[in-house]
Amino acid sequence: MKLLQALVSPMVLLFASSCLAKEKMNVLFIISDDLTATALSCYGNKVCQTPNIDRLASQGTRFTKAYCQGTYCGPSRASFMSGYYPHAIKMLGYGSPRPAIGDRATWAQHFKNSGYHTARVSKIFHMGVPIGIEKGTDGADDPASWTERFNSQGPEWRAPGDGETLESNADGRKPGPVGGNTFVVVEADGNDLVHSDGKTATKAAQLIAQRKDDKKPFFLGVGFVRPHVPFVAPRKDYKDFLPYDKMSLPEKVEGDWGDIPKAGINYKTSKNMKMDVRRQKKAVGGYYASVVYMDRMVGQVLGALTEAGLDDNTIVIFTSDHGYHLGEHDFWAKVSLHDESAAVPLIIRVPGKKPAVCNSLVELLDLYPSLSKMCGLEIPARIQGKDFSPVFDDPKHEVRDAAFSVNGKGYLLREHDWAYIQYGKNGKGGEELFDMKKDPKQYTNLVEDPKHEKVRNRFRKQMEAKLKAVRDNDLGLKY
Ligand SMILES: [Ca+2]
Repeated sequence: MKLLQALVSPMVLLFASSCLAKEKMNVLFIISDDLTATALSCYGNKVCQTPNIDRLASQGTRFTKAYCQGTYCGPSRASFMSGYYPHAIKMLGYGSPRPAIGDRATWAQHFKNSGYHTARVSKIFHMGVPIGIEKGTDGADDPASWTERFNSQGPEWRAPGDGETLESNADGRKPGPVGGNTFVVVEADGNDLVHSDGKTATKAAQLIAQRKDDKKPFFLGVGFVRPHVPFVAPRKDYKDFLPYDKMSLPEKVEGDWGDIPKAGINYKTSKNMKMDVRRQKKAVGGYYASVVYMDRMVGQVLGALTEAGLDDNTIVIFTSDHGYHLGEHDFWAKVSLHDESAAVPLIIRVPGKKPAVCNSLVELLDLYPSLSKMCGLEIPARIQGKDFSPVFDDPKHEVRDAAFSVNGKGYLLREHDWAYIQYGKNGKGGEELFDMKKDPKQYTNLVEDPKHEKVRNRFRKQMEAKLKAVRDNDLGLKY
């Protein structure tokens, strides 16, 4: 009897532990770069069609009020990967959160420490686009977060094809595309694999196939660099947007900048980029073509997951690091604290949960605790996000009263009905207040309106309290 017990117990244990390992959900985290939700057809765009992301949205939960914590790449990525607000870790630049967090685990590292195989393909932590992608280097990546990692080198603006520089090129003296963080469109020759995102999709699909029979669950981060500039995509992805003069631009309102504080005028505008209407329309068409290409690559990765039979035990997340202006207020690109750049697309498909639309305010910072909870991992008490996992059983569940975002010049508090922005210390650089129900496109700044004094004063107090809470959380972080 004793001999039998001695034999059976280890077998039972072995069986139990392998079952346990298999019970953990895999995580497939797909992040696009500089993608505004409004460019996706599942978020209402009628011109730019994104069938693959739409399909994921129809199977999962689509969040309509998700916000990034930093409105440009570096701070946003350092924030959701570390679990801290950008200025809590003093990361308003383009570095790694590692010096601030010391040996504390990042989101991916927490999964690695909990027995997951963690892999990164391309840009998850910050990487310079296009320069870092041209070189195929690691950027501000965090090696401790990953079991294995892969970069996807690409030609970017040097891709063969028909290219034009739209920005600061009014006299047309730049005959072709130029490098750097510049508005450039290239209708590229060749197939998907010419570019970084094509290589990323192929590598991600390979990794999924490799993980299929592994006992360990996986956390796979897949970073696409489009639609970040340069707008480069295979020629076929431009077909719905040609000729470019059929593209429509957001309404231009006379005197629109009159009530925006100087600090709120975005770093890229139609004026300082010297883009006339022809160039503006081409910028929108080029951006959309990049989105269409990225969507096809998302489809390849999701197809590989289905083919490997892993749909039933993999949570899939699709998002972007921040939003993007496509001519609203004559602003372009990111950084502003208006909804165009602070809001992000967020779609999460959880096996066994019903498709839904969730209107609760959520932050990208909430990914770390929420996914930890859903995968049965402990939520580190020190991190600053909130667990939003209850929304998958009850999409009406409200996670937060307000979302919070920063851009290095100012701070945003976004409630369901109001957006309040404060620039400089105690708002010395100006403030903005918008009634988001009546004025969703944020044309009328109400901060000086006596009728809204009460709301403004409430927000001033709330902002002071939020800033204090974010910094005084006894984080013990190294500054
Ligand atoms: Ca970005």
